[in-house]
Amino acid sequence: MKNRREFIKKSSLLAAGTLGVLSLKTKGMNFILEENTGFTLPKLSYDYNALEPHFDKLTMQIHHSKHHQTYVDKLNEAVKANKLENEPLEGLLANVSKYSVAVRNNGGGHYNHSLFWKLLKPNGTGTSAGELSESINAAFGSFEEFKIKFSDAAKSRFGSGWAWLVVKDGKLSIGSTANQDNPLMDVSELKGKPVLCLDVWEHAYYLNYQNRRADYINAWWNVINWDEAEKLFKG
Ligand code: MN3
Repeated sequence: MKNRREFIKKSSLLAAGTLGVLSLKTKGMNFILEENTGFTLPKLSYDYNALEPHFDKLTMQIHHSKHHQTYVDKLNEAVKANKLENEPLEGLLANVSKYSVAVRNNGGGHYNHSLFWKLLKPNGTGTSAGELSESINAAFGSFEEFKIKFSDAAKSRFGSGWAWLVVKDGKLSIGSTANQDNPLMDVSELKGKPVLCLDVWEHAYYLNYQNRRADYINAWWNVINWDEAEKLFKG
């Protein structure tokens, strides 16, 4: 009798367990998928050679398929090691001071590069239009003044890092961060919602521009996706 009762208890537990998994799967297919696959390398909406002559094919290919992929792989390792698999990336960045250096470097690396690719476009118009354009003029005097100020931030970032245009409480500002830090991080001095970003690590330009970071920065103005920047500004 006791055995039978135990058998029933075990069976019902098993059934409950199975049901639990089934209902979780049907209720949250996307959640399960995200949890199991981890962070992934985003596909580009243009070919590696589409930004030539400004950004060359080989640099784009290595930058995206090797450098960015490595940040993704190492971020997945780091979140697994720290049992942070279910945390969204923005949440990890906002509280990054609590986590390991690997989460900071690779979480930033993944976020920054994902944004960078989205903000690039073949045959960019070179200037902004719309509401962002009006705000840029209001904040910096003119588009030319803005261009000079942003380029200076990118040129003067010592070593590896990023230049940013951010918006906070409706106010635009320009700044830069070291390594793979970004304005979403609690450790960052520059804070706000990114509108534009520029990678000034040597791996972003060395093959085509060698030590000439300024030439690479000048070239970048030709491949900015201003529609995407406008969306980020308004969103
Ligand atoms: Mn890079």
